[in-house]
Amino acid sequence: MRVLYSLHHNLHHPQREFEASGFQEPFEHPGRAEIIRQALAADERFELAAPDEWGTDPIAQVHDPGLIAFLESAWSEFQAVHGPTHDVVPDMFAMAGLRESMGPASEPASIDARLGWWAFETTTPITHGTYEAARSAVNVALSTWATVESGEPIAYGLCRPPGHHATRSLYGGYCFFNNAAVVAHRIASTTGSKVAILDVDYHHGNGTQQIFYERDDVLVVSLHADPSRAYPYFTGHADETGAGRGLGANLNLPLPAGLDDDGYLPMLESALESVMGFGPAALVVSLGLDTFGGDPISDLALSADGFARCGAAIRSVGLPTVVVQEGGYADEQLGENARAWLLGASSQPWPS
Ligand code: OKP
Ligand code: ZN
Repeated sequence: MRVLYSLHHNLHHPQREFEASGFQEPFEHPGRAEIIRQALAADERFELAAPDEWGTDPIAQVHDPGLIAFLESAWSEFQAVHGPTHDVVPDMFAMAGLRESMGPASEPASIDARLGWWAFETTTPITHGTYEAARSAVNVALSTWATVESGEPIAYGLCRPPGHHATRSLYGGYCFFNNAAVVAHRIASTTGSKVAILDVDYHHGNGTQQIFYERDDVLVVSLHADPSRAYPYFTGHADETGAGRGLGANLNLPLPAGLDDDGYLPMLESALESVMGFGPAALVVSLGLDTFGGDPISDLALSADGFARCGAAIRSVGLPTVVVQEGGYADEQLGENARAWLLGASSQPWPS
């Protein structure tokens, strides 16, 4: 299987995350992608390749151009006012209630205010090279589709930073640009065919859901921890089914804590039935490996063997498939979990 990978992800390297009222070592760190790269590079069944440069146009088709412009200069602008700092994080958010009954606001001028205009939470610092890293992750996703478009049944984009929490106009949840959404839109708009996104990250892909919520050409199906107990809390409930033309083209399958391989697989099969019922020409998988039993920030209980079975289930539907990496924080097992999932998805034996 071809694996798209860019060294530039290393340029996004936050020092700390402000979460649960305290500072902590980042769970989302450069080592994650390096661990996966090493595990795949050591197996001759994977072939690593660098992405092409796609520019910002494909991003501007799913994101507010203002978000792209902001991320490009935010770190430097912040340095000019407050620097030197390693990480840049908002300290106020443009919550709707601030201006309730006063009409809409517009983007403010100061860097401090703009941070709270474009961000939705505090665990996603901007560092010196964040923009370049986020751009490289989009390039990886788009080059993964180019591989599939040229005839490979499936290919894997080792995207970092991840993308599925980024909405049209907001970054957060370790995500800046929504890699899966950019590539799904690109497939739909260039082929004129329907596309399905299947998000199997532990966390609900709120950004992906938001971007396609009113569209009927891109189905979004997500299996994730019930937001009544898990981040991102405000989206991901089963009654969110799309709106307008998109009504019926969004499916959430919230999961209980502790679910293991045998409990999870039937839910995945059910998600895949919905995917096939939609009649898509291609599938984009948002692959989070944070459903693993040993994940430090999650509470599901999948195993490496379960991941191989999940990959095989996805391959069995036979759609041209673009896999993009999202979460997964159990560093010790991350490489093996990725390898297991991807070997399952390429009908190859695992563990050997
Ligand atoms: C990104 B991805 C909960 C804190 C959650 C952010 C998690 C982002 C996950 N108290 N922190 O979906 O793996
Ligand atoms: Zn996640």
